[in-house]
Amino acid sequence: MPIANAEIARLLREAADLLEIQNANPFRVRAYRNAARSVEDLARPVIPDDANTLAQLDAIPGIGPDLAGKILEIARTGSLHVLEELAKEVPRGAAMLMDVPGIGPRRARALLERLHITSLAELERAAKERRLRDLPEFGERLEKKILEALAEHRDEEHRLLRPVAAQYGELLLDHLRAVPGVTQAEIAGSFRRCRESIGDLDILVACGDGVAVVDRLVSYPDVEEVLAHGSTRASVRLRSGLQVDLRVVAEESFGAALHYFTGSKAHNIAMRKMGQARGLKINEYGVFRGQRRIAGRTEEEVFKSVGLPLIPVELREDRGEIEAAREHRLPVLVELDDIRGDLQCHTTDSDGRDSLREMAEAARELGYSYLAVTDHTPSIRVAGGLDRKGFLRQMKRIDTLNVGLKKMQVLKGAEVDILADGTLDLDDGTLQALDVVLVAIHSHFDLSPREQTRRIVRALRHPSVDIFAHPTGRLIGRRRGAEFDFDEVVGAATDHGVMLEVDSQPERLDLDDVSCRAAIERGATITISTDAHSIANLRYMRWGVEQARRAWATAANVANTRTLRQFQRLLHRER
Ligand code: DGT
Ligand code: CA
Ligand code: CA
Ligand code: ZN
Repeated sequence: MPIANAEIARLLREAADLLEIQNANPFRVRAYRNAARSVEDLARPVIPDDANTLAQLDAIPGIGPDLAGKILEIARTGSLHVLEELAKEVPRGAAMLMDVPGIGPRRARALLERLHITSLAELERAAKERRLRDLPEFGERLEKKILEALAEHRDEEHRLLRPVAAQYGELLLDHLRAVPGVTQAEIAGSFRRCRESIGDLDILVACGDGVAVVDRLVSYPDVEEVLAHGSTRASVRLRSGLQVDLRVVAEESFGAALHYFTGSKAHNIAMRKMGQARGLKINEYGVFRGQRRIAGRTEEEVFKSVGLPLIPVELREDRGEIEAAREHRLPVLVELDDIRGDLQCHTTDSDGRDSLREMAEAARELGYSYLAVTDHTPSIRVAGGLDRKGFLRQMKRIDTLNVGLKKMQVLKGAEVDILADGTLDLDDGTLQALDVVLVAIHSHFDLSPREQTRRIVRALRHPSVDIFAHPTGRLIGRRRGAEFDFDEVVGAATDHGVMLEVDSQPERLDLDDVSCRAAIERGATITISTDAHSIANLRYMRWGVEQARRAWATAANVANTRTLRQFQRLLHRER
């Protein structure tokens, strides 16, 4: 029974955090973090009982022989001996302290050693009692910032990013599908609606024998605690803290239950009202006229009973989808298969893990006909950004590479940093020579909204700029994005023919669904890019497409559904 790669990554990261608090060798800490990143990006779960697994893990970039052994240990046993040893010296809760913005290993150590703080609750109490400000590593300003961060943190408590939840959920579904008599099993809830983060997993199973399915869940090795359990339902908490709610229903109710537990709650309420207007009762068991069930086996039946076509799951937020369905104007949403190229990625020339050639070949494998290589510019020092000379050299290498690539073209690009005053971190000549220019903000997130707007608009007005990448710069659960006048920025983008990106990195998904929809309604063209920093990341496209679907995007709204020729016509080079 494999374990989710996300679970392996979680334990490796926890070990890295504890090592770091203990002031361990930074290389050792980095080795754990790199291994965590590599393992969570694997396409398939690590198979614990295969004789070749160790060698295969060792061969993965970012994973050495030592960490390969540790990964296998977690895959086999669900736990990591070193981590348990570490936890004897540093309480595991201390690792959580480093999730708070402003707290790194040095400050976590100070909290631990001098105030004996080992949990977020204790940290909050100490901050409220003004005990942090007297520590030399802290001070009054940081104490205030920490309190604010903790308040924000609470709102997003324990929400998991969708791709992480997917790894846990898919293994769990496989586990439950093995019960004899199970005909269908799905994850419903916010997960099915493709929300960027998930509070808990709602699993729905059709089976005549509810007890067998409930027992199977309760005995799942990754279950830490059983919260409730009956003959057709159960709630458990996994070791990662993720809660799973299970309901087992009869086959003839599966569609109604799937609709109900997919939600959203607001969508359900609106649907129920529509039913009432027709004298129907809609609930998780079916659609009823009086005592008689008139629908419920499939979701299509449920929608049909109130005169509607099937509404795509991503739209079910009560944001106008029911009206649109009634008036036969539901959008035909963009699909992963519509995507013909990727418009943001990084190589070893800046902060990527794989080379230009490796990235290009991987993109060709995915069936793309173009890939824009968009390494960073010099001001992003940690990313080893390229300067003018660096880009000129890379452009020559791209020319050579393109000669040999069949049916795929690498576009010469850059992700150009927008400086604090709105000017660009690359000279005009180089910008002109590139095929496609992305601009993005990576610092000065705290400018006033007026200054931020002015800064961004100035950048978008530069005649060489094609795409505004990850526009707000948010990191889900970690950093709120820059604040600016969204309408004005979208207006500037459409005026100057600049496209707006949906960055598919699970932590970014930026633009988010609501802003992306607003941008599209205002006439903006969007791009969906992976911002890949490795070959594995090129598969992130799926998450961006889902976010765009939640924004009601059709293929026509998305620039990289176009052929290379059509796409090039959108670029400023052709003018
Ligand atoms: P989450 O877990 O916070 O990411 O969000 P959801 O949407 O998965 O919410 P959850 O897990 O509380 O409930 C799953 C679904 O069950 C929800 O999307 C709609 C349905 N549901 C839950 N509570 C109610 C309710 O009081 N009324 C109605 N009509 N539906 C409900
Ligand atoms: Ca849920
Ligand atoms: Ca739930
Ligand atoms: Zn960036």
